[in-house]
Amino acid sequence: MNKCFVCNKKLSENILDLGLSPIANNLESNIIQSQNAKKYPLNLSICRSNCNHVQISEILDQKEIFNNYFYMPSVSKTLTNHLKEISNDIKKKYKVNSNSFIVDIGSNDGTFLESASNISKNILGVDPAKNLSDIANKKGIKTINDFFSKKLAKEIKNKYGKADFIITTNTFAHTPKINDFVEGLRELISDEGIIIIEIHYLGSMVEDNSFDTIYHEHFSYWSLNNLNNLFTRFGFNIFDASVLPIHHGQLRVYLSKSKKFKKTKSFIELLEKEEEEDLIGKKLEIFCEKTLNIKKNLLDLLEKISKNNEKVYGYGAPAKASTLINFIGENNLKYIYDKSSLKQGKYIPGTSIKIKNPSDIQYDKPDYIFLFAWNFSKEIIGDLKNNFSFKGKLIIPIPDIRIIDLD
Ligand code: JHZ
Ligand code: ZN
Repeated sequence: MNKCFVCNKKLSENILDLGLSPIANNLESNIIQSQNAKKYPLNLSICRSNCNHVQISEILDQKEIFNNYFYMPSVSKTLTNHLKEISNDIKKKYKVNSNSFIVDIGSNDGTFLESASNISKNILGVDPAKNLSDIANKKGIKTINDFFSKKLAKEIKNKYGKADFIITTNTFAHTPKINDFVEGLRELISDEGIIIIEIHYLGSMVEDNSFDTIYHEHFSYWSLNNLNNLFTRFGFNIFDASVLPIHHGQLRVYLSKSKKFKKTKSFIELLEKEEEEDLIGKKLEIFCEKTLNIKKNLLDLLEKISKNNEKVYGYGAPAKASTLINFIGENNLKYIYDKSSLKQGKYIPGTSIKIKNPSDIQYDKPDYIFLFAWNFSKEIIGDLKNNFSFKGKLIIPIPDIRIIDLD
């Protein structure tokens, strides 16, 4: 029986079984290798007996997942702007000067730090993906190619001093070594320093039925109450929280060792809302039931399209597409379009679905496009109409199945 990443107690029964899934972002260039990709059980579980932590029950080796990573936020304008806004937010709210030490954990290709370089010259990235840290270092963004840990935090502190700001977007849920990560944050942050954490939010996942955001690299699924309990236990003052409309609902929290920051109204209100709604209880249970209904409805829809001899191709090869396709099956999907040059020419893990450049849409002329990157629907619908001359129908699977005629 698997253990809770936070308190090490035995996990309760799985609450959602998504079948077998390969590592969502491990895209292969060879179709046979892709079809034969190793698949692992994908189950959501909860630590009912003790701390209520929500996590996947199968732990894969982090190195296998992250050493070579194909996800780059810079592909999306929405996301690049969002990361830029974080630098503006820091500048607006706190005292920053050109020497303030800003560390980004999970810095990817350096997109956030590029914007942070406008507010300070003293910046450092940490990322386990060799391919991405190479890109960042080539751009002149100093990046350590490693997993963040207490040990690495000590090394950074000894070499560069304590950090004034630590930013970590979509990384904290990506580690099973939660306690070591938090100890690393304690080690590295200065006494009055600010840590900003952004993670995909359990409340939004449950609200939006976005079961496709469950995959092996998302080890944990955080509610604010669970984060609050964790950081308070480590002596942090977690004082602000907001849910942002980026990705699939992103929770941003602010914390510090210093008690001088007062807990904000939005922080207290969100804690209370989760309790009132019974997020970790009834709401989570309903989400699990709904997921099985969505699967059935999507299968019915794809079968109808296939019976009418209509073509349906996908748009967006996010990690979410791997979960969704491996959960419902390949059906009649042959291609998926994606703007990322790192993904084009490769296959969705575990399948024979090839990823293509979206510029092919005008020649392929599919009748339907199944939108896997539904979180960017606004940006993508604009592109489909204006740049790729798509005149068919768009299927948006989440939060509820919607079909939009773009003609
Ligand atoms: P996107 C990633 O999830 C992985 P994913 C990670 N584990 C995480 O936590 C979340 O982000 C937050 C493409 N695209 O961002 C680019 C176009 O082709 O939803 C991407 O391949 N055209 C770190 O993988 C994909 O869609 C476009 O116009 O689910 C979107 O992936 C746009 C906007 C995107 O992340
Ligand atoms: Zn626990």
